[in-house]
Amino acid sequence: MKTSNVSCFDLVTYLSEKRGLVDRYLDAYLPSEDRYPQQFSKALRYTLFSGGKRLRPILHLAAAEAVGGEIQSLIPFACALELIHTYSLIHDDLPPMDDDDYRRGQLTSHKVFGEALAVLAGDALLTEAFCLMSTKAVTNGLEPQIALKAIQEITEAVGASGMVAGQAVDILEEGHAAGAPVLEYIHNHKTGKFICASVTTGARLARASQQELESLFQYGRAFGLAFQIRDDILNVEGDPKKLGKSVGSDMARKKVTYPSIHGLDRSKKAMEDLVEEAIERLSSFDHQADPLREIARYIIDRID
Ligand code: GRG
Repeated sequence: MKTSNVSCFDLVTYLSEKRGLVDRYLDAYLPSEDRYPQQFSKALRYTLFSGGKRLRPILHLAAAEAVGGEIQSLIPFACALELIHTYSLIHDDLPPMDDDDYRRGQLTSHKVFGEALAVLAGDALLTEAFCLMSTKAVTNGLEPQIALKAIQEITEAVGASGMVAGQAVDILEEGHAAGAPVLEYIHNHKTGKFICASVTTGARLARASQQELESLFQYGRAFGLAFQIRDDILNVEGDPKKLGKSVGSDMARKKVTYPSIHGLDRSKKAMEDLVEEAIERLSSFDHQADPLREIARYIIDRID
């Protein structure tokens, strides 16, 4: 993690505090492991509590803070983002998709619980996310019209015009020597839109102005792409122990990635330029946007 540009803001403490907030809420929200059917309840919790950076919820809360909002009433929304993210990881690891045995250093859900329960755990986490956003979030005192707009934005980012479509193209294009336009489509849809919506919905729920939303959209767009490029780079030269999963799988499956099209050096440069752009997009924000600035800088050196 780069610290050269950090003044008094402590990113490590910030991330740990926000992670704690999210984890406590998720723990209370989900059925306990001893609730019938116990094997399913265990599967629901297994991947969710197997680590993970909680990046999307933290970006959501940090964006709310950047526009001067309070975050307590946004915690259900933030947690819903993590539920959606976890469902996508469980399904992505399944044999008909990436067929991965390890994630975050632990056996994947289907290796522990079997494919059927892993599919169902993912299905349930996705469904619960929308329950959280539509009920708990609104009863938390959020403006219903704004909450509804945020739910639409998240749906668009993760559904048939977003993450799922990106995943579909990723699978359909395996081994096809796809070019830059396909790569751009996959990165934008599979990763970028969800990360971007995590930022903009946090700000929207905190009553951001149109101008603030536009700047944060641009921040999220640049951040999301930089994050995915870093992911592609880690799949080439990351440390499997730190990543908690194998590397080299993209090349083995002949997947189109930033390094496969642009090479490693140009990929690193593109990522650094995008991080710089993301930070630049926050130029009209005061110190309350420091967490967003530091989270963007953190991408460049992230190792997991
Ligand atoms: C199955 C519908 C469906 C979608 C799957 C998100 C996704 C699409 C697949 C996961 C595989 C992958 C490498 C996606 C790129 C996005 C990405 C970098 C995910 C990992 O996110 P992190 O780093 O994960 O935030 P942690 O472990 O920290 O939660």
